[in-house]
Amino acid sequence: MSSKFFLTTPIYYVNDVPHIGHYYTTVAADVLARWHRLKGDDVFLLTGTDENSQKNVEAAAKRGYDETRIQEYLDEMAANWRQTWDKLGISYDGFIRTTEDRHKAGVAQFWKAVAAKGDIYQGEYSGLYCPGCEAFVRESDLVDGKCPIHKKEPQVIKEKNYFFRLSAYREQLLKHIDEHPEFIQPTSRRNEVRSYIDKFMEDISITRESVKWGIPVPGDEANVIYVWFDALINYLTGVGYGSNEQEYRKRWPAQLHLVGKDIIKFHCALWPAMLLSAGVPLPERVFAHGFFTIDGVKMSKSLGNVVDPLAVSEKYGRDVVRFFLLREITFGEDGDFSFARLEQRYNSDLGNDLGNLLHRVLSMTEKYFDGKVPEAAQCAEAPVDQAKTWERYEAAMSKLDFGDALDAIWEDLRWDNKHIDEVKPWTLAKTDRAELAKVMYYLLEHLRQTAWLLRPFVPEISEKILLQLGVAEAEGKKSLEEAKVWGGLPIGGTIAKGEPLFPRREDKQ
Ligand code: ME8
Repeated sequence: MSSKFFLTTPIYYVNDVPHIGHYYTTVAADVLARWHRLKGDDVFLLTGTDENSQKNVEAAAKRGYDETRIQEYLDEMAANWRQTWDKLGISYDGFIRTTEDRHKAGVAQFWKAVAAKGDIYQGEYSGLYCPGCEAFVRESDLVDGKCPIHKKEPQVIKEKNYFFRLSAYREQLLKHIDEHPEFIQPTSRRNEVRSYIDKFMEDISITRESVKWGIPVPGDEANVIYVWFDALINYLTGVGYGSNEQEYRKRWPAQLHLVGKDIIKFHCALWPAMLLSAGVPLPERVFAHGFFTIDGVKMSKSLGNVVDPLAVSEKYGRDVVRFFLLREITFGEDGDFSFARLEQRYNSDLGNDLGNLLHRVLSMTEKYFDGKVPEAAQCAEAPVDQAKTWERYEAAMSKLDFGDALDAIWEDLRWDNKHIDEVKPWTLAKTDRAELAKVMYYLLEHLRQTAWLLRPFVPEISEKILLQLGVAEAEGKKSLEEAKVWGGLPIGGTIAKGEPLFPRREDKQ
């Protein structure tokens, strides 16, 4: 049964170009979007740029754009982000920029709804503000007087601000979290957010008097709306809230917000409270993945170890990087991006387990069956339980356990390689042609099935496998349900063995 699947990435700050960390979230969202499209769901993947942040304004100034040219800087950067996702093949359906009129209109509408509920009041605020976090921080969170994330002393700010009655939603939020265990995932994050809401959550200031760049407060234009209050609303305005009622009604609520663990509180406390206040239904699920280091070191400009997703994809291949990111770092946990591991996985998982298998099987098909898919008695019977693999894969995908989905595929690939060594088709070629046909049919059909399993993760590799099996066009017309039926590879079809998919990297250099 097809259903709607609306998923989002965070909208990223444009104080710099995308790095591999931003790409990670975006790739994960892309894999899920492709998976749900394959299932026939009505998918909408929304991404975009968070442009009303002081960080962007500072970056513009640093690059020589004066106050009159901030929008120009933002336009250039937003185009850069969008082009990067295009070059990397990210299949987004919507791209929202928070300086667009449709966003500003939606934010104004949302503000008015919250104000009408009586949840906005004016007050004097004095506190510590970390520009890196774009958030007020508590004295008790500081380490040696500095923000533990950005390693900088926060600014002391005293302003007249508008406040959002966040604390009024404490009980409702706790109840929602308790009644909907799927709302915040993984569980460790849920516990962290729950305890924050229960013990620490206070009303927050949602305007900045001293800031000039941003969306003005409706009716009090001297104040601009706090960047997080504005940014979160992108998830609504990106699908038409405030500008296209019909589209909005069709898409909202989101099935999934994908975020990094750094911004979980904004998404699981502030955002749902804002929605409750405005009378808008809550998103179904927020999943926070972990953070990774580069070769064991935190990514930072000053260390010069920031990985450019375009450069690394050009060097290794887009799909290789996609595969590596989702295979190497357990989704939901922290991890490490290591170039040595990337080389290893390229040679072992991709080169040996998958590439060699395909090459071996196609070579033997050429040698023993003239390059034609052999007719096999009992070809409906697979030695590897394909239905079970699909079941495990689908369960893993619905839990966002990408590692397990890939493991399910790779366990079967390794089994195939072992099977070839054990049954020795080269001996069967002399002793038992019927058995040989059976073995070869199984291997070829299993590669067809594997191409389908791989499709969301590595769409180009998947297509190449189908091309080499000689069925790319025919498979392109199938639905997932049709494709999953064992025995879909037509007997007598001609294969089209090509170059090895993963030439050894040493050979390349
Ligand atoms: O926070 N490992 O934007 P941002 C894994 N504009 N993921 C990483 C990463 C790393 N080392 N570094 C970054 C913002 N990310 C706000 C969001 S949403 C309404 C507003 C990813 O440009 C991760 O998804 O700082 C993280 O949450 C996001 O980039 C932060 O991007």
